[in-house]
Amino acid sequence: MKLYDYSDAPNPRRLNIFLSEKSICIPRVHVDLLKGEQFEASFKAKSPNCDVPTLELDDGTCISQTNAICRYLETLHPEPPLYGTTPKEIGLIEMWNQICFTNGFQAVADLFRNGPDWFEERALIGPHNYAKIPELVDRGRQRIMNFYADINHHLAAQCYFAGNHFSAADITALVTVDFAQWAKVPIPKQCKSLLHWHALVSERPSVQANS
Ligand SMILES: N[C@@H](CCC(=O)N[C@@H](CS)C(=O)NCC(=O)O)C(=O)O
Repeated sequence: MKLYDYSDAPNPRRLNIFLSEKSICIPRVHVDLLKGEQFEASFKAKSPNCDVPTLELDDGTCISQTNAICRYLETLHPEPPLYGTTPKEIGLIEMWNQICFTNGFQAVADLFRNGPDWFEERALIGPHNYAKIPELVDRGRQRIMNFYADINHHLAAQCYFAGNHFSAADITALVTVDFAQWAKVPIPKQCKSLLHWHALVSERPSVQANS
C-alpha cells in the first residue's frame, strides 16, 4: 500500500492520527498541495477529486476520502476499534463523525477558503475552480461558535463523542477544533466541557505524534 499525503493539512492529519492509534505504518508519497501537485494528471488518475489523503492498494485500486480510507483500514485492523463494535456504537460514531464534519469542519473550511489569505478561485476543493464568496467568512465564524456550543453541551454528559471510548468521531472533532485555531476562532472560556475534552484527547500519543 501507499498513502498520498500532505501531513500539514487537516484531513491527512485525521488519517495520520487514526493510523497512529492502530500502529499501522504505510509508506507515504508527499503531494505538495501548495505547488498544485494534486491537479497533475498522474495524481488525478488516482484521486478523481484531486484531494489527499488517498490510499493506493497493492492491486492499484485507489481509495480517497478520509472516512472511506479509515473504514477500509478498520476492517483490516479491527483493534483497537475506532468505529465501534456494537450496532449502537457503530451508529453513534458515524452520526457524530458526520455532525462534526458537516457542522464543524466545513464551517472552518468556508471561513478559511473564502477569506483574503486563500488562493483566488479555490473556494472549494476538487477538480473545478469556484470563486470565493466573502459572506461565507462571517457565516463560517457563526457556525463554528454554534458548533462549539452544541458539542460543549453534548460533552457535558459523556467523556467522548460516542460514550466512554475514544473513536473516529473524536478524531474528526479534534482536528476540526484545531483547524478552527488556525482560522483564529478559539474555544470560548465558558465551554468548559469542550475545553476539558480537548485537553484530554490532545494528550494522546497519537495526537502528540501528529501535531
Ligand atoms: N472530503 C475529503 C476532503 C479532503 C480534503 O479536503 N483534502 C484537502 C487537504 S485537507 C485537499 O486535498 N485539498 C486540495 C486542494 O485544496 O486543492 C476527505 O474527507 O478526505
